[in-house]
Amino acid sequence: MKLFYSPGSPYARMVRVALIELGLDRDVEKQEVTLRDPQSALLPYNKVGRVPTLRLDDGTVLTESLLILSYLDTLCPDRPLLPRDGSDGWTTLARFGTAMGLMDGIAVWNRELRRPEHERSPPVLALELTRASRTADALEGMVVNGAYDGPMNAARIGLGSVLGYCERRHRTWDWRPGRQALAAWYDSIAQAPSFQATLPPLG
Ligand SMILES: N[C@@H](CCC(=O)N[C@@H](CS)C(=O)NCC(=O)O)C(=O)O
Repeated sequence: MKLFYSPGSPYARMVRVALIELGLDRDVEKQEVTLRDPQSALLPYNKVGRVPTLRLDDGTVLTESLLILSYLDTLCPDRPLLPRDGSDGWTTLARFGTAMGLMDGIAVWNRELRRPEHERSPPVLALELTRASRTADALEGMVVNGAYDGPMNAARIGLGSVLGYCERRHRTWDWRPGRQALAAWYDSIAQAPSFQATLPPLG
């Protein structure tokens, strides 16, 4: 297998963390690629041009982080990342969805922030701040109730990846004040070797 990734991508980071957690990391070749670049080495494999992209040994190319995590899950039935049989009452999927919703909103927000200031849309910036704050408040309550505790799974990996992105790549949003439980939860998961090994560059 071969994983195409960029070091700053929180979506690709989820797959990189999962590979380490599942003990598959050494079996997967990695290629760092450029994004939004017509010369990118990714484009022959994925015309959409997004990471993560996973090329399987039979030539199948998987895109979309959730689909890649779902595939990896089939390789390690003893260490479920994404229970899909109702064995956990679907809570892992629900919690993963909340983390992904936060991530998708932050991605839109960050894209807007990277435009020249006079081209930024104030309503988009305001909407994404409101969405992120509301979701982070909900996550604070969920973390207090232990929703993101337990063995490493997709929900924990997703939330750790999006908060890591906020820490290192989207530093305009001060998400910690008033959310002590979420901050403590992040500080703890950030110490896991899989997260340490995949730390995004500051930017
Ligand atoms: N829904 C996709 C999102 C992936 C995504 O947006 N990746 C970004 C990097 S964080 C990307 O490749 N962007 C390149 C582009 O927008 O052209 C997933 O879950 O994998």
